[in-house]
Amino acid sequence: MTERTLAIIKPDVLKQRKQGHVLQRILDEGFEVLAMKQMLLTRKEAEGFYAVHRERPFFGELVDFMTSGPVIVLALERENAVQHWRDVIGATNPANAAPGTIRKLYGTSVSVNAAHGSDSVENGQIETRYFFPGSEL
Ligand code: FUP
Repeated sequence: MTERTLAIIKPDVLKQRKQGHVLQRILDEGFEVLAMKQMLLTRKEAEGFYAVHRERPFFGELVDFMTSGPVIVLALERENAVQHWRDVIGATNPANAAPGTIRKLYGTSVSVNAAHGSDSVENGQIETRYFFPGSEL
């Protein structure tokens, strides 16, 4: 089924100047880019996006990292987009990520891990609307 997923290329990748490689990988994997923008997230935006993790011990560190520099946010469409993008980025902890995945290639630690992908079809819809509300999509 054709689905939408949100992808975020995180600040660590932009600091390494590797965002071009990740964008090419997105195209090579057959995703359609419905919308894309580079932005410096406010703390409020990062906290809202990760609200489900609010009570977790790593929440402050996660928000610090996600606001430490610009990110690139993309709404992607493809057959099986949610699972396919999660396969391409790899396990949350880069140490456990499969060879060739984005987190293995560019991630550093469980918190500094290069990329985000929606974890369900429903969240793919919610998260793409969070960053691209209304007519932007
Ligand atoms: P994922 O769906 O792979 O992004 O992973 P989670 O939803 O479990 O975690 C969301 C984000 O929280 C991760 F990208 C990084 C951060 N995180 C930490 O910083 N420390 C942890 O122990 C777990 C997650």
